[in-house]
Amino acid sequence: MRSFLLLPFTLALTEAAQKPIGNDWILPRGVNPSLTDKYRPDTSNQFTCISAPHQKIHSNLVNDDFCDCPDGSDEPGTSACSHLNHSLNPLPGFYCANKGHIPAYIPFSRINDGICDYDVCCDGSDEWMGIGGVKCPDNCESIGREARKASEEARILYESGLKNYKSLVARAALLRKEAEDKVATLTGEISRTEIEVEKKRAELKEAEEEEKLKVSTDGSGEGKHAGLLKFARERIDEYKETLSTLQTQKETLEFQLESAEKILKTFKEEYNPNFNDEGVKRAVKAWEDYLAMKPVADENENDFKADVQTLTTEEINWDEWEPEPIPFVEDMYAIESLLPPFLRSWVHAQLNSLRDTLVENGLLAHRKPTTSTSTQGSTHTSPRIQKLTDDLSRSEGDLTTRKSQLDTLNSDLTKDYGTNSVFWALKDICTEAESGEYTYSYCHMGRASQKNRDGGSTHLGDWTGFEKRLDEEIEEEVLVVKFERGARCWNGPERSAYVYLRCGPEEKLLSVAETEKCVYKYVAVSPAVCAGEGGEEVKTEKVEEWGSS
Ligand code: MAN
Repeated sequence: MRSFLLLPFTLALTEAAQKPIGNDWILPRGVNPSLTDKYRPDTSNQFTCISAPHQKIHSNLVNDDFCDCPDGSDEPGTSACSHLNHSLNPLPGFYCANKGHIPAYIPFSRINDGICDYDVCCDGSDEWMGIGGVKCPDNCESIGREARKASEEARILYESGLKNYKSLVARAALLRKEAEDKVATLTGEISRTEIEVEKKRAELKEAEEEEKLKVSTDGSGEGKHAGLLKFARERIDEYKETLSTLQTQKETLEFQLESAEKILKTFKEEYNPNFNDEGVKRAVKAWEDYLAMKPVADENENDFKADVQTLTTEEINWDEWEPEPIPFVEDMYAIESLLPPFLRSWVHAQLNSLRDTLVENGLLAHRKPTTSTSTQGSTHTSPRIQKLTDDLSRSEGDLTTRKSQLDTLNSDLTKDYGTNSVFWALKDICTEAESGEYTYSYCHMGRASQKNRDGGSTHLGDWTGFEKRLDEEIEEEVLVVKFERGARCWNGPERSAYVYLRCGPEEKLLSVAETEKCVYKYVAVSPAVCAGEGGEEVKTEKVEEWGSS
């Protein structure tokens, strides 16, 4: 049990100013006037502990710097019950009236601690005992004025942010509508182009079929003309080869004969007729007979040689001898185009069957590819086929382009652009600021980067989406834009950057900190977050210049 004698003198004195004088009762220190009824003494001049109504104490014991009530409600103006679990005490703290500004509660532990807590109690009422001679004069007038000014500035910023937010939402809606319209247009165009491509493919196929039906012109066919042409060509090639061989043999023999004649001529000139050698005499006689019988040199020998040369080397232009297409085959196919569509395929089938019969009987060449390979190895495509092929590949190209545009749009339409798709309107908008030795930047829906003074850039991550996180600095949950899977840190993780967004009238990067190795915390303002989930309003961040604070 405590003794009243132990009450500090100063406390007793100061409290005396708060206690009833005669029948005039005044609200105990630190109590919110809204709780007046709870603190007014009853007829027996007693106070009832707020959360423990069975416990009553004499009203003189309220604010006597001793904790009587189990919930601490008897000490609204001292720190005597500050040790109690906060959840037990029905009072949120010491009530500072802060006249001229905004009333506030300060934790009981900060009452009479010798520090003027003007951030909460601008009236200095928390230091009513003047511990250590501390004096905390009431500054609410000037603090209130400043706060109202700041709040007015914040309101203006917020309103401007909200206005810009609304413009962004309107623009995002427009972009979405444009994308949806484009999807509808592209889908129609794609269907039409698909039909066009199919049609062009069919046209090309048909044209190729028709080209194949033409009489073979490369000599390898089996039509009678073509067969004869092939036969002639092969024979002439053989004769040329044989003639060439014979010419070579002739030249060899002529050389050998000339050599033998030279020997015999020398023999006749140099033998000794006085040696009555019968064998030698016979040989000389035979040589003379041979010379007498030998025909005189042929004057046309050189012409003959030239002829052989021409025959063996001359190139015959076989193309001149190629057969012309059989006109009636072409004409028959041309008839098709004059027929009504339902008859066309039947007639086409009949013509094909006729063509097969002609081929079997050697009257028409086998089908040959539209792109023919000449004897020199070069390829030839008919101009008509070339045009159809070009047309088709142009249409196929259009189709591919449109399909890829459609894929991009569909991916845009399914992306999470935040509430009301507001970030769509900011897509590719970039913001940067210097911090330390680097310039940091990020682009909405794009990439975050870190540039050094030499201009080298490090990839900090690509946009991966949003999440809510606590911004410890302002003790609020804010929207965070995530940039992940950046360049790998030496001996560490892939870099990532998280942009903590606060409401502001314009895009602005306020600060960047590398909170852990290769993880970067950006703090930025943007109108995109000036309305919370579902569009409710949020507080505005006062935009400060980089580095000031
Ligand atoms: C670079 C920068 C730094 C980072 C180191 C890690 O210097 O990206 O931010 O901490 O690499 O090695």
